[in-house]
Amino acid sequence: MTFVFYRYRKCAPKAAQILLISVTWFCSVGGLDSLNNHSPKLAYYFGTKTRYEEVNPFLLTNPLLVTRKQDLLPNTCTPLQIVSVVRHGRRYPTKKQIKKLKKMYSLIEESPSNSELVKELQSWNMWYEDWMDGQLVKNGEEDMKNLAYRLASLFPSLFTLDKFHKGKMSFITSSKHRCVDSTKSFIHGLAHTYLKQPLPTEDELENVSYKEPVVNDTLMRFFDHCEKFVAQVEDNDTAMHELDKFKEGPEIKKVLHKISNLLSIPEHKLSADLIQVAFFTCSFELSIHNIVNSPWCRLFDEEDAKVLEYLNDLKQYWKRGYGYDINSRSSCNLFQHIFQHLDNAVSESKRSQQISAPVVMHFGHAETLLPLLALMGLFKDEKPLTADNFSMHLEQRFRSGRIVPYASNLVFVLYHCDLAESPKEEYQVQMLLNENLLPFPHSHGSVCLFDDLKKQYNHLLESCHVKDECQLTKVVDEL
Ligand SMILES: *[C@@H]1O[C@H](CO)[C@@H](O)[C@H](O)[C@H]1NC(C)=O
Ligand SMILES: *[C@@H]1O[C@H](CO)[C@@H](O)[C@H](O)[C@H]1NC(C)=O
Ligand SMILES: *[C@@H]1O[C@H](CO)[C@@H](O)[C@H](O)[C@H]1NC(C)=O
Ligand SMILES: CC(=O)N[C@H]1CO[C@H](CO)[C@@H](O)[C@@H]1O
Repeated sequence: MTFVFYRYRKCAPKAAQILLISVTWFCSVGGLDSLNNHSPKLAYYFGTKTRYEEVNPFLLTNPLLVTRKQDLLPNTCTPLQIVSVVRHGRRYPTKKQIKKLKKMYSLIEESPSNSELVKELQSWNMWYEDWMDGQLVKNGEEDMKNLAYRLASLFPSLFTLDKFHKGKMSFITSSKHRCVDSTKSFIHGLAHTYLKQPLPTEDELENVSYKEPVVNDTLMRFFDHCEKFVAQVEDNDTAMHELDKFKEGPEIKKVLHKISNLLSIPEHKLSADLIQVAFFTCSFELSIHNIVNSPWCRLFDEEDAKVLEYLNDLKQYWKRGYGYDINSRSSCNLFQHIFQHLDNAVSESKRSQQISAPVVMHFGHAETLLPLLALMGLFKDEKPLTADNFSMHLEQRFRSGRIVPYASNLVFVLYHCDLAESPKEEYQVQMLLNENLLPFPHSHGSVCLFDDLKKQYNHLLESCHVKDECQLTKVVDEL
């Protein structure tokens, strides 16, 4: 599918300043019957496989509802720019997950049990196939279209038809098809659902400039390009020792024992990984097909789900979060890239120029967002997540299902504010995570002067150079 930006030569009428509407109700576009108004209990514990609706439940009844629980800045402030990092929408399991599921499924097929649950699982249709390999699903396209509609509704003065036509919105994506497809769906939702643009006519096509999303893995998949991260974390067999310890610990053992009994599969044939894939299958059945009562879900109760959520969070913590410094340091480039955009916009505004990039959208992964959030000091717990600290789990800040569900999004909003007294103007920034105001970690406030923010993160803007950070220290240097 190709998306297009028209190029108009005539000047657009001066855009009227549109005030932000704090709560706006939109008519639902139907299909309500297929949506569940209540989430199954387990759905809150799916970690990185959590649906976006679990963090914003009102979207279950109306996916186009724009609500602001907290107010954005007052009318004297005008949004100049938004710079966002968005995780792709709901997806199919990866090839690796499908392989594990097939193994788990074959164990169930061999089970001698006559229980209702086992019979139901045995007659369950194994419909996952290798080609699906992590691709965006239909519901994931909707995630993106709806998000585009809501973000645009929140900042109508930025997402204008004029800016769209003039190609002032930029879309940068990871090369993974689920991200490229997410970007396209986002543009689709923006163009057709929000801006009400019909598909271009033959005539118009003549003068159309085609603009595909720009793929940039250095920016969106920095983790693949950071040698030190790959060597010390990704490819390091001992780096996940807390996770490995938890897999052998009493909490997982208890779940394993229970599942072994339920399915009449000998315990030694099961493992934490196989139990986890069964739990993920429960999540996929819900996120892909809206199936609430899948037999896979009936294998687990809420206590089991908490344990399996912690298993997922431990991995994210040690591989993408605060566990190792290199996890977050490898995202410096993206962080600086975001600030470069904000800086440019401030300079342009000070020179009374038009903002050249009022909307900058990046599409990536949970693995893109988590390191960036950690770099900025967000969702940091006082103590590290460890194998023997499951009991602290529910009080911990670092819960990936709350932070980076499918379609999660971090948005920086830059405002220009007119003041009655000197200085006559100033620039302020707000952050939104999943469409909720995100307090700045240093002040706990929901708004920050741009200059103060730059000072606050000066160490990252000035002294974090990915080239140096990611270089593997030579053995000679260590001696
Ligand atoms: C396309 O652009 C050319 C000049 O660039 C102009 O003469 C022509 O009228 C345009 N056609 C349409 C359909 O807008
Ligand atoms: C990706 O983005 C970075 C940062 O803006 C830029 O330096 C680099 O040239 C881009 N790479 C590609 C392939 O566009
Ligand atoms: C692998 O991780 C362990 C634990 O963090 C660390 O001690 C070790 O140095 C790492 N190995 C490499 C090759 O970086
Ligand atoms: C390593 C670590 O943080 N351990 C903590 C686990 O939780 C107990 C209390 O529940 C603390 O005493 C430990 O320090």
